Amino acid sequence: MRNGIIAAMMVLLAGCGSTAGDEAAEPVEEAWVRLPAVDGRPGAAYFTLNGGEAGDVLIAVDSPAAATVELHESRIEGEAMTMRPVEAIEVPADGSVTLAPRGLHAMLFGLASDLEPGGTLPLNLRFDSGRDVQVDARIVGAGDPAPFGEAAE
Ligand SMILES: [Cu+2]
Repeated sequence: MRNGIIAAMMVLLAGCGSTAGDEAAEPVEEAWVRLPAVDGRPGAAYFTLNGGEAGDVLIAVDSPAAATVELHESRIEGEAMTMRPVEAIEVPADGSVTLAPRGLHAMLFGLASDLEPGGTLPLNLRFDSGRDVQVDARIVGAGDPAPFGEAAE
């Protein structure tokens, strides 16, 4: 019971994070990576981008733990889930964009073989403004639930 109350309070607090006038949000938060079910297949990275006062455009992602990283968008076409590369992800001023399963993601090809659930994977995000942001994405296993966002519950 008590845990339920604490969880509810955390949700409320999280909901306040985007209120204007608060301390500036980190440009990249809640980064995580889902490992592939089969070794050698690509993994997918997800995170939330905050545009800050001016907004920005994510133009590339790379990682020392992956040979190549592409920005992708998943979409339902007919009854099949397909994905296509996207050139960039625009983050509006005072807004945010969340990459999440079934939507936008960063696809990681040629993953290092020593990645374990519970560990972290460094990501470097390059923005059109010239800014580079490094984050450590939390690694989850192929069948594990998302550690952040609505799907985390
Ligand atoms: Cu993809």
